[in-house]
Formats: sequence, structure tokens, C-alpha cells
Amino acid sequence: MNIGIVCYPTYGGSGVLATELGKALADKGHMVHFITYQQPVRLNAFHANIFYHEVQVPTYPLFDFPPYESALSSTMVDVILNQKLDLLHVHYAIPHASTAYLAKQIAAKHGIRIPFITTLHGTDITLVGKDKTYEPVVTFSINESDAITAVSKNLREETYKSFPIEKEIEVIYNFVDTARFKRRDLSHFRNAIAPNGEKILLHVSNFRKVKRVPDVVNTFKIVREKIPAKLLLVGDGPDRPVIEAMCREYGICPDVRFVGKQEQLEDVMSISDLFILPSEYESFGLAALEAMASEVPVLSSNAGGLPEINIDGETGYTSPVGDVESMAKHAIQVLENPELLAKLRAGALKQAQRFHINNIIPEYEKLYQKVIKPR
Ligand code: GMT
Repeated sequence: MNIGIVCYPTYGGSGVLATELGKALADKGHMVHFITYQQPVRLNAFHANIFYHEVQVPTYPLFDFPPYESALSSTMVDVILNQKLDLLHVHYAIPHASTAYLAKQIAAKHGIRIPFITTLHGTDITLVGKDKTYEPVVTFSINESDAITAVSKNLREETYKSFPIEKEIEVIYNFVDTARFKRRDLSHFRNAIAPNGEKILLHVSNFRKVKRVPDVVNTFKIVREKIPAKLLLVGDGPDRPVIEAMCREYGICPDVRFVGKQEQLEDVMSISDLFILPSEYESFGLAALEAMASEVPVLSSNAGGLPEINIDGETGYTSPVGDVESMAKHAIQVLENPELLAKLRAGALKQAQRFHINNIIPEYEKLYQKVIKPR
């Protein structure tokens, strides 16, 4: 198939997932065309079946806001007509579903039928999309999609609760490439971070409010009072100054390492003992799945789709949102008990294998076949 993928090219989970999906489809022999305003971060190697079409957004003194959506739709039309796409798969509803709808209408004027699939990822539904400034366009463009997918059952329910959706939303879970995310012995790296055999706790996110990174620091503070430990914070975002201030106030700066945005996440995961994800909401929690594939048990909140991924007592533990005492209690319990840690590590790996890339890609291929069949 000749597939157009539209996504945010940055470090966000939806862009990462879309890029990994495109790479996997290309490996299976499909032609994949990425249409984005910047090269996606995980699109970092040459592949004969992958094409990249940059969306140029010209500015003009009249524009306070350059019309990105028009530029994106026009680029989509160009790629549809010239590359003979069979379908468009857009990730994150805003604004990709409405731009795909427009591109589809324009292509129809050229006698081309181009179906589009919208994959809902999380905040496009639970945060941004609900805002009444966007809601009518989001509802319309989701309903106009030829197929709709959500990355968890919880996100599907949230979508039906918040928007008058008239179509079926199919759940296709996120996936992990277990060949890439697998635990490796990186003791030199581990020793550099934790030279005295300290335990390593890890958090990865975009440091936005919804991630509740201060809860990570508060959990770590309690754990560190009992067990020598280091905290690795991967990513960056608006809450970073708050977190840095907390570390200074608690006097724990020497044990907290801000690693910044990282492409080699698998290395950081390989040296970690526990992954912490205390989010206010999480449709899926892709980073938690990648941690599990690296045999790192997860301590997460029980919000959104997290309990579908992180099975309490099997792959880690879930706690109510904001309950740092509970997360710290679980962390101490696991870190002080090597047998429990080993059991959870095995459980995490087993769970990651259920979301193996080879199990999930065929679900997308099946859906693609369904939408490209002329009705
Ligand atoms: O909030 C983020 O981490 C970014 C956001 C995105 O759409 O880029 O992530 C969402 O999509 C990911 C991939 O499907 C999910 O794993 C995340 O759980 C989801 N984030 C939220 O629901 C807050």
C-alpha cells in the first residue's frame, strides 16, 4: 500500500508512535509518506520505502498566525495526487483530522477517492479537543473520518463521553519494538550514574502539568530517606523550573539528574530499576510500555488507560492520582525485596510482549485494507 502519515514530528507520544508505525510498515514493504512540518525525531535513518514531505508555512506581514492548516492540507493534496496515495493516516485529531477532511474534498474534485483514518491519542480528546473553541471542528472531522482508532479502551470511552461520535471507534493499542527496547548490560553506564550501587528511579515525559512531575520528586524524596537512590528525569517542558526548585529546597540535587530530551531511551531504561508515571491522565503511557519491555517495573497512577497497561501487582503497581505515599511505599517494598523485583520484572516483560509490534501492525494493515476498498 501507499500510505500517507501525518503527525506531530516532536518528542510527543503520538509522533513517536506514528513514526514507529511508518517505519514498521516500510519494513513490511509498504510505501510510507510522512507529511510533517519537520523531520520526525525517530525518523533518523535512510529507508528505501520511506519518503518525507515537509510542510512549508510561508509567512506574510498580514498574518499574525500563519495558516498552517491550509499549508498542511495543500501539501496533503500534492502528495495524494502525485504519489498516488491509497490512504491517509492522521495521528492526533487536532488539526490533522480537519486538514485531512479538506484534502479529501479537494482530491475528490480531481476524481481521486482518498480515505482517511484518524487515530486519537489522548490530549486531543481529554484536554485540547474538549475546549469549546475546537470542539465543533473536532467532532465534525472525527465523524467524517473513514475509520477512527483510539489507543486504549479508556480513550475510546472518554471520546464517546465527550463528543457526539456517530461511528465505531476501534481500539488499536500502542506497541513496542522489543528488539530495540530490551534490557542490556550497561554496567559502565550504570556505575557512572550510581557509583555506590544506588537504586535508579526513572521518569520520562514532556514535563507538562498532566504528567505531575512534582509527584515524582516527592516520591523520590521519601524513597531516598530509606534507600540510597538516584532519580533520572528524561525530557523537558514547562514544569522543569518548578521541579528544579523542589530539588534545591529538598537538598536532593546531587541525586537528581536532568538528562534532557533523549533519543537513546533504551539505554537509560536498561540501567533503571523502577519507572514512575504519576500522570493526572494518560490514555496509554507509551514510555511505560517501553520501560516494561526493558524489564523495568512501573509505578503509575491508576488514571485513564494506565491500568490496561500496568497491571497492579504483576507489572508494577498503580496508585490513586497524587498519592505519593502509596507510590513511595511500593517503591521501597520492591527495591528492598529482590525476589519481588525479579517477579515484577518478568511480569513487565511478559506484558510488553503482548503489545509486541508484530501483533499490532497487522491490526492497522487490516483496517487500511478495509477503508481502501471502494464502497
Ligand atoms: O502527553 C503526551 O505525552 C503527548 C501525547 C501525544 O499525543 O503526543 O501523548 C498521548 O499519546 C501517547 C501515544 O499514543 C500516549 O502513550 C500518551 O498516554 C498520551 N498522553 C496523554 O494521554 C496525556
